Amino acid sequence: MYCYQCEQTARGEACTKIGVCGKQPDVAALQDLLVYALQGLSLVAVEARKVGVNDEAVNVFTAKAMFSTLTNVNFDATRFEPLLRDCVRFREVLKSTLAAKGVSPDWHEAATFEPAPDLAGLVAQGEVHSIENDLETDADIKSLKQTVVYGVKGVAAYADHAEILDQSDDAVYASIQELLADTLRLDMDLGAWVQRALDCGNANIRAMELLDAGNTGVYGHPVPTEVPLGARAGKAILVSGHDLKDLELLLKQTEGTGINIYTHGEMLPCHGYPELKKYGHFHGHYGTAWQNQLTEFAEFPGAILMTTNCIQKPSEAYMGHIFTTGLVGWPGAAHIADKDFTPVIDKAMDLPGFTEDINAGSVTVGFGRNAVLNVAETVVGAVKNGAIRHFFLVAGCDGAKPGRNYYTEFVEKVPEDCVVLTLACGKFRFFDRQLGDIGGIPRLLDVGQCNDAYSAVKIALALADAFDCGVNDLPLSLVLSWYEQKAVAILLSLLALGVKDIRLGPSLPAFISPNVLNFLVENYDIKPISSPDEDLRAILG
Ligand code: FSO
Ligand code: SF4
Repeated sequence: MYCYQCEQTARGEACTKIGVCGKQPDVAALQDLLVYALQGLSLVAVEARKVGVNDEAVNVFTAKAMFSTLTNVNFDATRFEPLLRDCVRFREVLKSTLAAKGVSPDWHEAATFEPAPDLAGLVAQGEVHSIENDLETDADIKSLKQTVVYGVKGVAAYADHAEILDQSDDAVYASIQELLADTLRLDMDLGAWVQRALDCGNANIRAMELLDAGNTGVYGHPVPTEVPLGARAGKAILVSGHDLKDLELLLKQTEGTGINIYTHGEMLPCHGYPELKKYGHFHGHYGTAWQNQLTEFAEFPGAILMTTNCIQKPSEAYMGHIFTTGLVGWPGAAHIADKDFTPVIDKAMDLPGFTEDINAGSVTVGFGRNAVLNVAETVVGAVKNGAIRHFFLVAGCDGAKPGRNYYTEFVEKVPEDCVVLTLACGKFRFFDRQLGDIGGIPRLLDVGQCNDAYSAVKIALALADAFDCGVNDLPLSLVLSWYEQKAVAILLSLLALGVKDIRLGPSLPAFISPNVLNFLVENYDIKPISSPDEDLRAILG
């Protein structure tokens, strides 16, 4: 195997024996084969679009299948076999439709290969399509090509989340397919690949916009909401991942059972949505970010439901209590495909639950674009009269590396006349800090999940509008942490928007070649994080 798609890749280079995330070589090979098969399907879909053939089922499938290869989503080899067979079936149906219209080009091998009849054969086929065997010889083009593949995984994740809430735009699917089809080409120069990376960023902005419309359209705009961090005596279910609809279904199915529902990790911001917070048994938040699940899940006295990434290898202590749904999977963990969560509810009933009320304080969530922009005048006034000196968007993913303490320290050291906006699971490094307020404006504003990055972009654009300047001229600095491929897509979106001077950590992507990095530094002034003191000095002077 050879995988370097996420931040925790082995030695900062690549996972070659087993994934640091727990991904086994067979799953890595199946994921490589699925990406290859999706490149082939996309090639056919692009040709089909040219003659007016466009299959919604193919589009939705492409996004789901790409999403399932994202870090920490699906570790179950058996789940990849049907995806591979469906992919080839879709491809062949599209090809027949095209042939009937007289379109039968000399297809690339990605659009013609026959999948092996069994899982072992598929694994062997996947090994051939490892990144190491890529025919591209130019290191910088290979770097940008992989950046596009990973960016597309992020776009696919957002498109899938949006589609679940009935929001889709054919332009996003068309971009996903064009970009994937292009990754098979060997005739594009560096400039063309830079453009593809920016195209991917633009497609991601639209996908995030759709997801924002889905989340706020179905569940209302988040409102500032105090979320207890303790517990209420009684049976309990913990929901992790990012999927709001799964949470809603579970809340409906547990109504009247006496079970209390708790969020974990990236589900915390769900407490701010009016159509979710209305449930009396949607109690509070338990634990911190994904990489702490081994300890936190083992201590949770109820059932656990993983709706999306980031799942880790469940320990013996809770293997029998954890359930997966949607695209997420772990071999041996019970999977609920039909959204009937009865087994989760039954398990919660069997487990002790919390035996007493626990008071552990609270945090406030719900500062999405609507809530922040409702007080835009006050915010702008506070900047103009000098009460607010600077905004920091300290956002992105969390992870296990000690270098991520930078973000905790950074936020603790931000001067008192500055405001911190945050989103995604990286916030658990500081989410419970009491930073007070500036004239009623909280100094720590939780914008939401990584899936709500669009909300932060809208806030920045609205502020730029109010100050009649560009985003790069705002008193705003972006201090980002990345981990997986949704973060890659968001980064490409920021570059596509022309945002400069981003600080990125805890380490730079292994798939970025030195020349591509130089290009980013020269054109976007992107820089690695250094130390909180040094970076704050450089930003604030
Ligand atoms: Fe975190 Fe995981 Fe939301 Fe990522 S839970 S790391 S960017 O997959 O999705 O922020
Ligand atoms: Fe390694 Fe990350 Fe790939 Fe897992 S997803 S195998 S940790 S690079």
